[in-house]
Amino acid sequence: MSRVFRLESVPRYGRTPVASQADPVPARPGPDRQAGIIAGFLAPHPPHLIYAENPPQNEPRSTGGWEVLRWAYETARARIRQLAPDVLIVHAPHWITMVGHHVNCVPNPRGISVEPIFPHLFRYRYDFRTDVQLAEALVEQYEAAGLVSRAMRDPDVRVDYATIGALHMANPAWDIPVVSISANNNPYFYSEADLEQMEVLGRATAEAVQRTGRRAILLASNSLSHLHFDRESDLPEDMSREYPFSNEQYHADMVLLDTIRRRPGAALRTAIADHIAATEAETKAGSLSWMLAAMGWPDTPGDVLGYGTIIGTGNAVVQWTRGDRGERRG
Ligand code: 2X7
Ligand code: FE2
Repeated sequence: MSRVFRLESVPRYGRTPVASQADPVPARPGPDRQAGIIAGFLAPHPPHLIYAENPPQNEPRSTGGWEVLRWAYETARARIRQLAPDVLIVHAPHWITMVGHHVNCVPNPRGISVEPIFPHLFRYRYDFRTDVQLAEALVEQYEAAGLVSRAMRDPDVRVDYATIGALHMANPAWDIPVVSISANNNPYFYSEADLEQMEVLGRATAEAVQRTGRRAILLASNSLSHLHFDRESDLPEDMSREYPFSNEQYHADMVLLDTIRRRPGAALRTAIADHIAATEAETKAGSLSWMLAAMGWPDTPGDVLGYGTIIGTGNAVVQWTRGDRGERRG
């Protein structure tokens, strides 16, 4: 076993860059072109998923692993292509802003994203296209809703691995424009998660999407129970070493997923808070609450596409879809 909190000496970044992921994409015909939020996915980002997949953008090589979660993402990818959104909007807990909700307004973010605890698994070259018009509309709408918000315009700010992780796993072709939103991390400083701001952030997100006439899919880049082992196997993808951190954490994840599968979205307002109280949940950073609030706490249950542990943390890929009549409720 080797300790996780240690940086191995790693090869220099010498790879030939992959083809630009930011080339313009023609609008694709879709089944229903009505503007609004058409679906939302709980889209966990642990770097192990990309590492296991061996895409050309990521330097480390693996022999696979975490297949069930990756198959869940294959289903999500197919459904996203079928829905043909104009934009993917991601809220990610590792783009931490201490003051306010920031929105990435850089037209073509490019660089290398490195996972600070697992740099031996994730050193990913990204190069994607932002929907700047929508990004700026979000900042305006957040301010109008009374939130502190900023347009982030510095092209040298590195995009965090939770943003890249969810976006790559949802759409590895990177041919759909993106908007990424930071996690205003104040909740982590309180024992009780205060997710009320995410309600406001979600509603304002939905309004900006409507106002700009976009058909958007939202990605909530969150793991569930979030305690992880501080040691890993010499082969990180040794699945005989992969199991829940504790029975309590696993059980709390199952209680939440059972509610997601069987109850309308409104039941999740308290279920998410209960889950946060029972586990060290990453949803405390607000991504899942933001997404469900933006979708008006959909009155249909979520479709759990898969669950698996990653170095002991609980992770699920879940889809919520807009109601048949296409309106936002709540
Ligand atoms: O960020 C993460 C995570 N959410 C879960 C597991 C392992 C690493 O990174
Ligand atoms: Fe995380």
